[in-house]
Amino acid sequence: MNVHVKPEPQPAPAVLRHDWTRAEAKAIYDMPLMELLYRAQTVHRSSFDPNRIQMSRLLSIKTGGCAEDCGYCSQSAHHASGLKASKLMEVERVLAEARKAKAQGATRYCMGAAWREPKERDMDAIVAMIEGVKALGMETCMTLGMLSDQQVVQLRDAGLDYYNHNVDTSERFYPEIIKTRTYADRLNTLARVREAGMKICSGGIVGMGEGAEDRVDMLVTLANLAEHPESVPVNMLIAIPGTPLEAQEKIDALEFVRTIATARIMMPRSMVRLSAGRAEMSDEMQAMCFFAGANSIFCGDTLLTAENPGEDKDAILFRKLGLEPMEAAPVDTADTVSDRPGSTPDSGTCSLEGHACPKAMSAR
Ligand code: SAM
Ligand code: DTB
Ligand code: SF4
Repeated sequence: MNVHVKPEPQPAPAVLRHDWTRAEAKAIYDMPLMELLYRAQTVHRSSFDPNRIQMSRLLSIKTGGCAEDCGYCSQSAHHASGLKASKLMEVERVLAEARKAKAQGATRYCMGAAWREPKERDMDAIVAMIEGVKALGMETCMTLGMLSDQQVVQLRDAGLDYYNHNVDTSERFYPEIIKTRTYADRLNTLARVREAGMKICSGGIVGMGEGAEDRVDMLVTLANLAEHPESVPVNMLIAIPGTPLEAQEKIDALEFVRTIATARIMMPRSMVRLSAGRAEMSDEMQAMCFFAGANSIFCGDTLLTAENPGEDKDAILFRKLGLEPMEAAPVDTADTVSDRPGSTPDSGTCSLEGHACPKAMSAR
């Protein structure tokens, strides 16, 4: 049985920067691997307990039939993935799922919809879901596509805490993957969400055929936002049959680890989430990602539509690595937290996290 070991006192928290150049970021990405991992782990320890991982869970409240053409996605109506489209879930069903999650120890409930943007006719139900989940005493998080000025206000006023909206890759590579919207559309929604005062979860996908420069440029975009996203999900492409990326060759594991380490160094206080693709990763690859500074995962055996390792496998992995679920903590922003010496970093920052998987916890 693992006993939680309190880490040694660590160096002063890393300074938060928003002026990264591509060359600086690429030089970090290209460091000799041992140096890169050492630096990433040092930065990680200055803000986080390296043995604690945040557990997150997803609920797809509206699956498939999406108007966008994202080349990786099973839910796009442009591709023949064979996925059956469903309507927006009934509010009561969502709340019933939320109650179950709460009974299992969840503190945050996260809802995702396969939309280009929500329609006005859906907003009442969305607001009711947010209010209902809040009334259960849980934090709320959503990912619904692009948002108008009015919609961000509606979501904020309903009590939404977090919004997930990924930039996905570099601005240069973006049109190779998505043609129905622009990179600027994505950044505009992020700016609206931030301006309304909600917290941001934004990251991307690695392994879509992009180059190392694209991975680095994506991180530069995220780190040079006026405030770092509180959560940075790094997904490994799940090559889904019927999508344009179905035959995409798998990314080299060490390139993926380098992406995580570079994200950790550039955004020292953000939660870096090892997101999609864990079902295809070895224990060793995941261990390297955690060492490189990833400190959050999705738990449960499904993501939105694709497979995830599931709680039993994760409980075994956590036991092997001596990891423990992160406890819920008062939330703060990745940037403001650094202004307060001795304050703990945000342990629950993204739109799509928040569930301490009971099996993973009880296995210790
Ligand atoms: N429709 C909303 C949107 O696009 O923002 C929310 C749902 S969308 C499925 C959320 C994110 O999941 C995408 O931005 C992408 O980063 C990730 N994702 C989707 N399909 C994936 C896949 N096959 N492999 C890895 N990540 C994927
Ligand atoms: C994110 O960056 N990854 C999650 C969440 N945000 C919405 C989604 C992963 C989806 C993986 C493919 C699927 O389940 O269809
Ligand atoms: Fe639609 Fe989101 Fe999938 Fe793109 S990633 S097709 S926007 S559900």
